[in-house]
Amino acid sequence: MRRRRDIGDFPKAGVAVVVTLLASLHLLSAGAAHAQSSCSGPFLSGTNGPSTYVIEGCVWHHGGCSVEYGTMTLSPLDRSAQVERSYFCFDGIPPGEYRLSYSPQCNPAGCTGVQRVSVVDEDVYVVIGRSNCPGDCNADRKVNVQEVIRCVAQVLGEGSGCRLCDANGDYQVGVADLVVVVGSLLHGC
Ligand SMILES: [Ca+2]
Ligand SMILES: [Ca+2]
Repeated sequence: MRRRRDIGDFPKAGVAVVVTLLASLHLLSAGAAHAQSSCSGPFLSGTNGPSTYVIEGCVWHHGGCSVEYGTMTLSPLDRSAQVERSYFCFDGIPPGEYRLSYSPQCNPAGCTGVQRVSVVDEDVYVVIGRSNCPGDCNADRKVNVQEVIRCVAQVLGEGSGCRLCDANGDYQVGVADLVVVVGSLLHGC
């Protein structure tokens, strides 16, 4: 008559193999939990090196991240990535201080500024804002004194790069633009 086989019937060597397999699975899962991400095209996937990280994000466009296409540049590493349907991704980034610049800087949805990014010990997700507010050079929808000073410098021919100093959209920055920029400072965007 056949009798029911219970755990006591397994050879000790078999039990040891099972324990070893379970321990291996645990180690593998623990390793996966600590694996870092990397980019596949403009998107996040896979694994990255042990001491480098990912900067990924999207470019805001009319209330969401969905329709932007362009190029994102990462300084000072001088790397660029395609922005597809608003999303971009850089991998293999060591800890440090970086700047993101987007091209085209301006479109009907607004202008982008230079976005500062700090990588310490984990991946970083960034939303690149857009703004139509006169003088809002960093596109955070606020104008501060430093941004007004930057626009004044452009009037004096001593600076460039902030398209939103041009409040009236005539591709020049003059006193009339400064009046509007100061209005953004005093009254908000
Ligand atoms: Ca601002
Ligand atoms: Ca102007």
